Amino acid sequence: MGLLSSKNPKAKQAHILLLGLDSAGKSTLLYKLKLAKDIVTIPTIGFNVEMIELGKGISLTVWDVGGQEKMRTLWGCYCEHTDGLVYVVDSTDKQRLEDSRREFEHILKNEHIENVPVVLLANKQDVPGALTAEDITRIFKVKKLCCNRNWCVQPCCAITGDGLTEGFRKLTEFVKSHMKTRGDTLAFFKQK
Ligand code: G3D
Ligand code: MG
Repeated sequence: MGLLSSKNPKAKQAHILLLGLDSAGKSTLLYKLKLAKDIVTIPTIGFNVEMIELGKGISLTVWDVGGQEKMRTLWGCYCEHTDGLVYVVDSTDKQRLEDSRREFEHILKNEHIENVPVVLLANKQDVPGALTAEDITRIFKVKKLCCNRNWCVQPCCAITGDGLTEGFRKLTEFVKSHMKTRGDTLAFFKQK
């Protein structure tokens, strides 16, 4: 675990929650993005936190919270002050797909992340037979569950890094717009 400071002190700080069942590939993708290399992950006990800068003027502090059954009950505790959610799905784990979908639906009900943008990462696309991003969109009922927020489903492979930058760039766009809308709303109420 390491918490690095932003290179640009003027950059806005966004708090990103990285969730998904254990073994979905959260830590692999976080370190692929951060260090641009593969690392051997060990199951995350507690959480990892890393700062990532992809777009100008904003840095993402990404909280990678363990996805084991016991840890999932604590996911809600990390939701406060969250500006964006990245939910990672192991597109090859058909046995636990329904568990993952249920946890996804559950976390979206958390009051602290109402309207917060969501990027679903359909990970492990390198494995033959993996479900596609379209399959995940349909099975997770994303259009319906995320109708009140910006969202996208991005196919990716955390090992090669394919799709990760695209997914996080989209997230950055969504988060910037979400923070602006929230700021405008707060300013409006302060004026009143
Ligand atoms: P987690 O942090 O979500 O619990 P990890 O998951 O990042 O620890 O990854 C769990 C396992 O999945 C690791 O394998 C990792 O190498 C593998 N993995 C992660 N992303 C991908 C991917 O895109 N493709 C493939 N094929 N494997 C991936 P091990 O064998 O170490 O358990
Ligand atoms: Mg992990």
